[in-house]
Amino acid sequence: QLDVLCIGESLGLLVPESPGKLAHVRALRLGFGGAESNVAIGVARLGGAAGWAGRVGADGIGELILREIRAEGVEVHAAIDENAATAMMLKERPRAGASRVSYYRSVQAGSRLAAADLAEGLVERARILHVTGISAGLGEGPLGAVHAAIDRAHAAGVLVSFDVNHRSALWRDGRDPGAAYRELAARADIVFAGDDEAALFTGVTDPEAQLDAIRAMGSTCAVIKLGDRGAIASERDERVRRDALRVDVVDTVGAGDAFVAGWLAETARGSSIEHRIDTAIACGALACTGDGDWEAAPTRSDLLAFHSPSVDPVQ
Ligand code: KDG
Repeated sequence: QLDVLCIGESLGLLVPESPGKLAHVRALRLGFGGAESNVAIGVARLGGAAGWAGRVGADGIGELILREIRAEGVEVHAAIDENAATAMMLKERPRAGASRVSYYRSVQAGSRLAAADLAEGLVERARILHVTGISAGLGEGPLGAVHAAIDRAHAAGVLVSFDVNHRSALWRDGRDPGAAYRELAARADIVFAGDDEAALFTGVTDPEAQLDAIRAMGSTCAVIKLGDRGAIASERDERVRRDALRVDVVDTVGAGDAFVAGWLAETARGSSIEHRIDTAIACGALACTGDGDWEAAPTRSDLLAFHSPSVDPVQ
């Protein structure tokens, strides 16, 4: 049994060692990212049984990604594509504190994800299936694979979680992200969105109204992530709101994924909405305290140490 199965593209990540114009950068650090694998890693760190399924090329970047995700204790189900390379992203740091990402992923392996890549019995073995709008942005193929996984989840009574994760760079061909997000939200039990993302597919800007609009599409639980303003959530007749926790921010990338991991890990344990939002908020905050897309996602001991700094979690 898996608590959470995440499906989506993971990709190699190149980051300059120091700020400066990319044209003059001499050294790049190689890592990897991917919103869905970030969530799987986050769940595993919290002690949940997590799985990730996706497609990589038959190359060194693919090997690196699979090795690292496995090393985090996540069950990996990867299709290896002999005819396409693993996708990449390149981070630019023109000056300290500023960053920009370029993707090399339009014709790469992850964009060729197909329903047939998801082994029989895999989705059915999960408590929660987690997908994101990035797969919709990648094209009709990956979006179709995600919908096929949702069909299987519905048939098997598996909860469906959807995080919008809008990436504007993936929607430059005239397709309508709002329509794709509305369709996915209508098929999910739990929907996560930033307030800017929720505006895109609900048409309203007030976070409280966004919760109502998303719930009206069909989900039982809606969560609006408000970044450094915290989060609000609604489930059945309950509504909760939390402020963000104050931390020394190093890098905010991956904070939303850590938040989702916290929420889903608690959902799998049957925790109350209060407990789910508290864990999610703490995970999001801790993910900002270190560099990297997933590296700073907390373990249970990290959470304990964060809440009671005088207690050494190792003893
Ligand atoms: O959510 C963090 C992601 O931005 C990152 O890990 C890479 O999946 C990614 C994307 O599309 O930006």
